[in-house]
Amino acid sequence: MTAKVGIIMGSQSDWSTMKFAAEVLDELGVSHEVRIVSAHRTPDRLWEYGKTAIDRGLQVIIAGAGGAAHLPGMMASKTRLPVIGVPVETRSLKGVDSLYSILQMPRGYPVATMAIGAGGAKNAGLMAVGILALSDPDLASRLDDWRAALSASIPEEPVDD
Ligand code: RP5
Repeated sequence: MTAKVGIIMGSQSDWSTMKFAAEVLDELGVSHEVRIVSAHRTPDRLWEYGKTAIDRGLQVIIAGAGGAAHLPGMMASKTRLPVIGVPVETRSLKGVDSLYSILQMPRGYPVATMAIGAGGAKNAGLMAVGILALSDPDLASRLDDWRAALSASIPEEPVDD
C-alpha cells in the first residue's frame, strides 16, 4: 500500500520517541513509512526525500529530531506537503534546544510544531490523521471513535495512588 504519511527522524536514537507516531497511525489504519533522514549527516537523502515525496503519494510528513533539530524545517523548505515537527528530548537541554530549533521558522515555511517527546510524537500522528480525515470520511469516523474512547476512559474522580 502506498504510504500516505512519511515519518522521518534524524537518528536511530529518535525512534524510541517517534515510534509513538507510528503506533497511533497503525491504530487508526493509516499507511505510513519510517525512515532515518538527517539534515546534517545525510543532507542528500533529505533533499531526495523532499523532492520525491509528493510524486510518491505522501500527503503529510512527520519529522522528529533533537538538538540542532533542522530536519523538519529543511524538509518544509523542500516540499509543500504539511510538515509536523517533533522536538526530541535531549539529555543536556531536555529538548528545549530541539523545540526552539523546530518552532522558530522564518515566515513562508511553516512547521506545525508539537510538544517535546513522546506526547508530541503521538500528537503528531493524530494531527496527520486529522489532516487526512478532511478528505476521507471513513478515517474521520475512526478518528471520532478514537476520540470518544479516550474521553470515555477518563474517570470523573481521582483515586489514591
Ligand atoms: C539529531 O541528533 C538526531 O535527531 C538526534 O536526536 C540527535 C542525536 O543523534 P545521535 O548522536 O544519537 O545519533 O541529529
